[in-house]
Amino acid sequence: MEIQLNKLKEKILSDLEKVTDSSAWRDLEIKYLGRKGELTKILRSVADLGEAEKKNIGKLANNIKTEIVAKFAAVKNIILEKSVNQSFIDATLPGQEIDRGHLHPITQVQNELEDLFTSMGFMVIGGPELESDYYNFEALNIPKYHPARDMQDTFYIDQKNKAGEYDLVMRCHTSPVQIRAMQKYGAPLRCIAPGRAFRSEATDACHDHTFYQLEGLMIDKDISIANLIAIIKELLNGIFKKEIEIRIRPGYFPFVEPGIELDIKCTICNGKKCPACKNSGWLELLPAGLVHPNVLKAGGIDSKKYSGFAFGLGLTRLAMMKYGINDIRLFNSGDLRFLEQF
Ligand code: FA5
Repeated sequence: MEIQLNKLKEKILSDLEKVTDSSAWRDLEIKYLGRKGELTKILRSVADLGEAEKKNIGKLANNIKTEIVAKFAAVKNIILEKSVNQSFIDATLPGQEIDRGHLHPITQVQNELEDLFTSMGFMVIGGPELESDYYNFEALNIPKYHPARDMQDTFYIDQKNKAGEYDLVMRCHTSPVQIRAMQKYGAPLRCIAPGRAFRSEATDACHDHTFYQLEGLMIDKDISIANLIAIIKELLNGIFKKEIEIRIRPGYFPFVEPGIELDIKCTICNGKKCPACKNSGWLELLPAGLVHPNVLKAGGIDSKKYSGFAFGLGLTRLAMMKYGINDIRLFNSGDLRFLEQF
């Protein structure tokens, strides 16, 4: 048994020399010192020896066990020290960057415009996206069955009122806010109403089914087209920070008289014609005009005392031109590769 004990001791010590991590160390501990471990078994069998042998072998066995246990402890310390050194944290290293979100490019342009207009004394207001037929059309001088309703492909809500008519629509423009503002605040009045509009469009590079407009309305005594053009120039200079070529042509909208269309030279192709400007070199950006007397009346304002201008800026298209984006559908795509560029 003496030989057996010494052989086992040599084997354990040589195995321990090779141990480099705590899981291998733990395996060895179980193998030799565990309840059914090899050394434990031999130590247990000492009890079966004769008295004389028990004394000598017992002493030797205990010495070997003490030596082995100490060696196990020493090896464990070395392993622990090594792992502490490996997991050292260098507090002087730069931290890990945390991804932060940012405002959508349309919101950024909207915020810029809100700042610009509030600096000129305009209020910023909102209105419902689900509108009544009255505010979306009738109060804007577009009676039922009037052909001007065909100018936009409107989403009607599949729900009839008590008279059996479909009278709810997803607003096809921000113009209904004109009436709501006049009814609420009266004259004189200066306000803008940014927000979404919806149309059942066949989408292309410059048309989407959901897009942003920014309605502008100014009502006071002796307001003329000259006031309108001055404000629009201010707006374009503020957004583009450079002179932008514009053209003004007559435009028909039942809620203004006279009506104009203001186009800007396409900033994507610089007027050379591309899909973003429907190959015309110009982009229809801002229809406007002097508020029709019937509209003032619907808003509760005396058209003999007051006049006003209104415009309906295509906010999404303005963002396209500002950032040089050649397809409007990218804005609502949710594609982070696009959005992260702003
Ligand atoms: C209107 O919506 C009128 N309510 C504007 C108005 C207001 C006129 C006040 C007079 C007085 P229009 O349908 O042209 O007009 O749209 C206005 C602008 O919205 C367009 O010039 C264009 O820039 C933008 N727009 C229109 N349809 C779309 C679309 N499908 N996708 C993206 N932008 C659009």
